[in-house]
Amino acid sequence: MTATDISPTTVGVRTVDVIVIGAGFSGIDMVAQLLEQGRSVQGIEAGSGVGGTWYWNRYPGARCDCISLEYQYTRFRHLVEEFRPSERYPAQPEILSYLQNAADKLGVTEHFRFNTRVTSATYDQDANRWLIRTDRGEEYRCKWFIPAVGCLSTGQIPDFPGLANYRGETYHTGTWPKGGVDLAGKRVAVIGTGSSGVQVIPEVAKQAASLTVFQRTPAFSLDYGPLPMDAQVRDEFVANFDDYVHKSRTTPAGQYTEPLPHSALEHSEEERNAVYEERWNRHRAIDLIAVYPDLFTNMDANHTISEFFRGKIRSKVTDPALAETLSPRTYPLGAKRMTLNTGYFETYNRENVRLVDLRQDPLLEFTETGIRTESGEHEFDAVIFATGFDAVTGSWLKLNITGRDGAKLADAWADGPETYLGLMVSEFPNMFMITGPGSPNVLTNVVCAIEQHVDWVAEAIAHFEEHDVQTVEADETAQTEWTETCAEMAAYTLYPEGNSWYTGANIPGKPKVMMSYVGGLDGYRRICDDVRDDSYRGFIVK
Ligand code: NA7
Repeated sequence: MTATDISPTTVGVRTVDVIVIGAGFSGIDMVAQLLEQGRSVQGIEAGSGVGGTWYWNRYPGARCDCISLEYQYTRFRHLVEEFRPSERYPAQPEILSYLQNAADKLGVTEHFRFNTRVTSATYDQDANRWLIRTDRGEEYRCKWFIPAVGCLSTGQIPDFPGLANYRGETYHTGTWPKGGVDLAGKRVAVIGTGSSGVQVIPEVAKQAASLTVFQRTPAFSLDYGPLPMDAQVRDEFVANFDDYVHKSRTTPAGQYTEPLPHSALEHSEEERNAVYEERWNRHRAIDLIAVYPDLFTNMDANHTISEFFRGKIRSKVTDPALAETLSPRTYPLGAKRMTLNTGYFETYNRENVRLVDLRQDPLLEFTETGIRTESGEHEFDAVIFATGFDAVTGSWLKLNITGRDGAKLADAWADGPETYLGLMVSEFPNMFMITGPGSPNVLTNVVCAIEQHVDWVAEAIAHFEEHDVQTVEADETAQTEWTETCAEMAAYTLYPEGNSWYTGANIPGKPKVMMSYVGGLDGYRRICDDVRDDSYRGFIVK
């Protein structure tokens, strides 16, 4: 018998207590906690190893926008003691090796089936079990089904006319080849200037013969600043770790900061700019963008910080017209995720770098040799798509999930995702999502959001098992109320003003809905704890 002969009938169906999909920060933590409870767990992961987002995003320059010391698990103290990041903001290889080490030390790695993609997940209501099928022809059954698939895992390449005709190399930042790419001496295009574009562009410019950047919307961007990690800072952080954990858990973004207690508009322009300058030099995004409490809710207040950022661009780009083209003016700072960079704007001062403003010179089609815009043809050896993700919902929908009475998740979310607390969906019993839509997910230090969800779900499963509960499901009314609450709160912010992946506006045809709970992780944590303490209010528990 060969490997290709293996089918569900020959290998049988493997039955476990819990299936966890995804071996990123959330999947590793979830599996570790369930193993601690003594449950049988099967992890399934499409990549050849752990890492999730940090497994796939291997493009040159890939770096996290959270401080490395704050981008780690807090529950596993032995990992905290040994974690010695070399840089203040961690680059992809260091995060990946942190996660590999964590998964090994926590005994999680061996519980994952790698190189395996889930093709469907179907709830069998007679047996009260989930049936999970994979692209290897395997089947698994479980009582508890936990997709921990992450909010930024499904890359998107827009449907550009003629793309199939292009004969050069193509890459997407979110699925960068494991062995790297040799761009030396090549004519390279990068499409997209979001977080990934802003990071990859300076690195490509150093290697390529020429680089042409196709920009549709300019980015607000903060400098990473000096990168080396100060050993004393690290030691003090570890010595005061409990204090850090307390502060991170009682703050809206999972990152402690000290906002001023009044509107930006109560300061004079001079006072404000002095405040912004001091915060800019801290090189920590939350310290700057949360410095006044109304920057994300009041357009006039936001205008002041947006203008401060535009001034920084003018100070870095020598050609004033180019600086203006690189300056965001169509959305308030923060309505699209703010980016962090090392030398991004200065890269446009290089002789081998050119910017095409797609709003002035639209992209018409791909040709065999490159890209044709309204002004003419551009030839390339390689095109890099830094065009982002089908964010927040994309990875859940890809799993082809069918719940009670044949309900399809794709239908349930056709007009935008509806969940109860971002944890469960009505008609999909015993399926817990980690950082699902309707939770604070990407608006926080995501590791904090992940830990809050994983802790809550692990505790809930332990409780339900102890009380011989067979099914748990979101109550439809509770779900509707939560979804409405999320939408009402988002309407008070400036998030709807940006055509961003936060709202699905980056994907043609996707419903435009703010997919994260904007009320802050601290308040959200209190709501989840209160729901638990009130006998899991809003869940139907049988
Ligand atoms: P983003 O932030 O969604 O950025 C994607 C970029 O690609 C952005 O500049 C888009 O312009 C551009 N884009 C997308 N579609 C097109 C088309 N059709 N034509 C031209 N340009 C296009 O994704 P990233 O990977 O950079 O970052 C995602 C998150 O990952 C990031 O926020 C961090 O949290 C980590 P647009 O702005 O839509 O006009």
